[in-house]
Amino acid sequence: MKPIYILNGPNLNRLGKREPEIYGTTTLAEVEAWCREAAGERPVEFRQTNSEQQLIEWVHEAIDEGDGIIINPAAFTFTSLALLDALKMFPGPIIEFHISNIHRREQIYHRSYVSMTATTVMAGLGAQGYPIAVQALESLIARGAR
Ligand code: CA2
Repeated sequence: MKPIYILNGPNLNRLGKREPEIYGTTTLAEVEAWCREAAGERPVEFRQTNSEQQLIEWVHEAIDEGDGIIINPAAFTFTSLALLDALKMFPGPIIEFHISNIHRREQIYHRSYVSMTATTVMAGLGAQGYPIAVQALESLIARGAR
């Protein structure tokens, strides 16, 4: 069984430490623990970076090593054609995940490049949505979704 990759973009290392009214008080370490529990036997590569290059390199790694991707690209969602191009190469299911409902926010958060290749988009469930995304990804993998 190959791992799932749960990739988090810029500033999400600060989760639980600022803007709790939007993002809640849960830390990324707590999210990781929930995801590992939800994944059961499935190996999990849970990562966060503030670097666009690093995020793209992890997508390349997932192309070679992974069965599925959950990605919260944070601000790169709305800016990075390079990330979109990398994700397009992934043969399995991709869940684009946002803690907040990006469509209820300012206009600049409405146009996601990543949605152009994501299998599924999840937004607005809070940090508690991450383990739900893990369960959903397992089901997408089982049915061979892309
Ligand atoms: O809701 C999400 O998960 C976002 O991807 C978070 C991004 C934002 O640019 C997207 O529109 C929606 C920003 C994350 C900023 O990082 C923070 C981390 C902890 C607390 C506050 C902000």
